Amino acid sequence: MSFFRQSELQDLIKLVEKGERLDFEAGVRLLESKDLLALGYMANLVRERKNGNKAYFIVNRHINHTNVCVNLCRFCAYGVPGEDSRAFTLTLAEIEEKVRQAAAENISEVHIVGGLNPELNYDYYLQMLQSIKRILPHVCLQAFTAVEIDYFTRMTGYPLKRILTDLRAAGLDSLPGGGAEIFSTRVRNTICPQKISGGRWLEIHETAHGLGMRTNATILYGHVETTGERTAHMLQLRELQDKTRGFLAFIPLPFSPGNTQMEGCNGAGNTTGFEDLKMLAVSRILLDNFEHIKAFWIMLGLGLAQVSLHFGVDDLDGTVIEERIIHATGVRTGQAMPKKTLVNLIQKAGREAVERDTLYRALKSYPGA
Ligand code: V47
Ligand code: SF4
Repeated sequence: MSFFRQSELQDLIKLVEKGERLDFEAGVRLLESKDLLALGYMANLVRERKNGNKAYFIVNRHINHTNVCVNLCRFCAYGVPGEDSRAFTLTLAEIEEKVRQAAAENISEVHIVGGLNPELNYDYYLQMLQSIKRILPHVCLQAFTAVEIDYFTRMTGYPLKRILTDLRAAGLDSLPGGGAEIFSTRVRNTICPQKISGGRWLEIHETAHGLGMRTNATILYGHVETTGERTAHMLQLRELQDKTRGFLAFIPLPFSPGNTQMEGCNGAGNTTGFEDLKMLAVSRILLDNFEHIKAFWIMLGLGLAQVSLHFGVDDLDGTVIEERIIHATGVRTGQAMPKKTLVNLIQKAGREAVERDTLYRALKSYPGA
């Protein structure tokens, strides 16, 4: 603490040391501060209180089944209209083949996210889950963002609870955190006017939690949002988490503008490493009721993801194998990450690598030298 005697954040450091919750004004101050080491100190305190020296990763396989999407969000380079020459939709047989190939890697999770494709019917989704579970009965299926779940309700006319119950009976275990972006209506009207509201996103996760399903949450930052809107987004998540305790992890996603309608727009360039570390650290400090903060290495790059293990992060996500949504923006972080590379990165950062499943149950520990 004496090291931070001169810090403009000294009062907030004291609160975090005492384990007290920070409010909206404090959140904005943290996000606007340039005192990265003070933020790292606070975030690391919270991180080590919750997760000790452990740093998690998962052996998983991402599947993006279609890029056809009626929403065409302005920040997304992945979604295209059905008639676009880049449009693709995987058949159930193609999805099964990908799952069979991944079985050799001993995956514990299949993570599935896609566009809102009017050519697909509800049965396609139910059969997809059932056939993956037939091939790999023990994997966890983390699939379909709240945006897709809402689309299924509109596609079928069924109520939300019925959709979630059907999908769960077909094999769905958990919802990923995508589609949250920034909850503010002002921001959504600018970056994704066709997308469900922030309120609906929260309602879908609350309903899933009520049915006993655990889910993740994200924030998409570094475009047109203000620090107040980022803070309000995190505090809305914290409030829901107080109520349900259903969230597993929070994943800050830096906006990657390449090939999107927002490329070159004022104020929407690539985020910098400094800003990314700050965002991870501040989310760790503010979200005192989330057990895990995840750095998705695909977006941050391996170097920064590794450093973030000392700035609040306790999870690097996974082996992934194939990812299309972020890669559509031209990021060059690679696709598949061997397990031994993740273990090595974690150990070289002085942390204990723990291979986990979707629910953060430890499968194997790699304590290092
Ligand atoms: O919902 C789309 C985001 C999300 C861009 O739950 C973009 O464990 C940056 O949610 N720049 C999908 N981000 C990915 C996602 C995710 C990833 C890893 C783990 C988990 C988890 C969830 O990607 C979308 C959207 O928010 N996204 N376009 C872009 N240009
Ligand atoms: Fe469609 Fe999702 Fe991309 Fe929006 S972010 S265009 S909903 S795939």
